[in-house]
Amino acid sequence: MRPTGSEERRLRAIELGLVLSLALLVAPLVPAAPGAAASPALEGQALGLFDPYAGLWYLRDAAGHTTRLGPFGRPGDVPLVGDWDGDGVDTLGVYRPEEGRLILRASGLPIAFVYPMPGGGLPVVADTDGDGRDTVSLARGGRLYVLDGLGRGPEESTGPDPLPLPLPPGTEALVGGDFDGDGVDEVAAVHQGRVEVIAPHGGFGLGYVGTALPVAGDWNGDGVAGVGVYDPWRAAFRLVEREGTDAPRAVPYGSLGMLPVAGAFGALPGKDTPPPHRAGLPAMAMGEVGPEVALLQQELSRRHLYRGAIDGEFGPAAAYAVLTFHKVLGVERTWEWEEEDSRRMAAFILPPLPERPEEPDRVEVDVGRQVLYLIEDHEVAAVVPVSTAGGYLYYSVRSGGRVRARTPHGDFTLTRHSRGWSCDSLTGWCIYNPWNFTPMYALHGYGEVPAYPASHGCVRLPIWESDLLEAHLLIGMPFHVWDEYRPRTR
Ligand SMILES: [Ca+2]
Ligand SMILES: [Ca+2]
Ligand SMILES: [Ca+2]
Repeated sequence: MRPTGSEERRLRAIELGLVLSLALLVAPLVPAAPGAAASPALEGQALGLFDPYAGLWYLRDAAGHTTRLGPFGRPGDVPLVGDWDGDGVDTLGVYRPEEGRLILRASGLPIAFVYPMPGGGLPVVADTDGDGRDTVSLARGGRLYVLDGLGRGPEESTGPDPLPLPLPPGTEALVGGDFDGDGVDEVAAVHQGRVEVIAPHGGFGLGYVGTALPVAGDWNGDGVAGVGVYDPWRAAFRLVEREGTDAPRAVPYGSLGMLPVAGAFGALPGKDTPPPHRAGLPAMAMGEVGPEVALLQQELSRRHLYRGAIDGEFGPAAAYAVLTFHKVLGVERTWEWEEEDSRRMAAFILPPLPERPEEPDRVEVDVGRQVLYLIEDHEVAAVVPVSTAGGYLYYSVRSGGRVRARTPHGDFTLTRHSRGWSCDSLTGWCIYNPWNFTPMYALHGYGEVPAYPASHGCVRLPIWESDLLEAHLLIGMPFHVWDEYRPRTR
């Protein structure tokens, strides 16, 4: 790995002046000389955790010793680890989705290389062309764009542009690695807890990780990558060394809120204190403030239950998110985060929803659980607390008699909408941002949204949720109301 003269000057300039300024430097990392023997003695796979709040990285080597790196990265960053320059040693990187940036480090020096990259995507590190250098591919809009160059679009790659690969619906995470041992990395998608290698002509399954955060690595040194997970609620890594043969090896490490990485980092000093270790979150209620509330908000947001700010303040939106979590689980509908909720969250998956391949964007109202699912591009984008009809008898001014409060069930579309408050001149009732799904009944914001069915027939949701949904609903959007969905057995 000899830099050319101009690259050497450039590197020195960075070291001298721009080191910590994260200057936007759009240039390839120094490539390995052709034919140079890559990968010196590998020191084995290390596991790592990125603590986004402190910007610190904790690498745990095979002997169990910790090496701390950083500060590098911040909340919102997706931690990445790869061998960007092909010297056989993995180094750190982050993808910053809101800025559309890839920021990579090539050595222990605090030099960062910044590449533009489309924002809002899901990145994955893999040596997809088998040249010994890792690159970052990106999934957006349900498709994986395999990129063999760093920070380059397909238009700059040599040879024909690779077609984007469709990802399974509901893909939540991606991992890269040589899962079949042929020397070229594949990308695997995690969807509904299953890990599946994505290939143009059919992939293969790698197992089930549930809701834990996946990492990939060659844990047993046989040249074939396996999938491991970090379970943030139990604060432990679990590694399956060979599918179906061994019980997973649990490695307790770190705490909730840290994000896992894995890589071959070479010889690590291993002289630092491990990260604070804590499983789960303590009980919390409205009014509480602190970093643990922020972690709860972040996890509820990751499960599409919370859409408020990650500000560490347990306000009404967080309380409603906890209520929604309890509703979906089918446990007692309380507004407080309880001691046993950490254990429940570790195993939490959404109930099966009706499959409607023709309707990528839609609303599903689950009357039994009293929640609404906003589906966008076939994926659950939001789980929102609602209150539907109470089933009681009431006097209807409009019909001039006693009627039963009932929410119509079935398949509808959104047919009419008005913004803000609209009041019925006959009854004096006011509703907010109504979206009608029948001439009589609407999805609408309301001041009072209790944990139980309470309305005359409309689907109530909290005012702020109604405001957030405004940008996602459309006239003509399918709107389904059902009580309990049981998937067909195949
Ligand atoms: Ca390297
Ligand atoms: Ca490569
Ligand atoms: Ca392979």
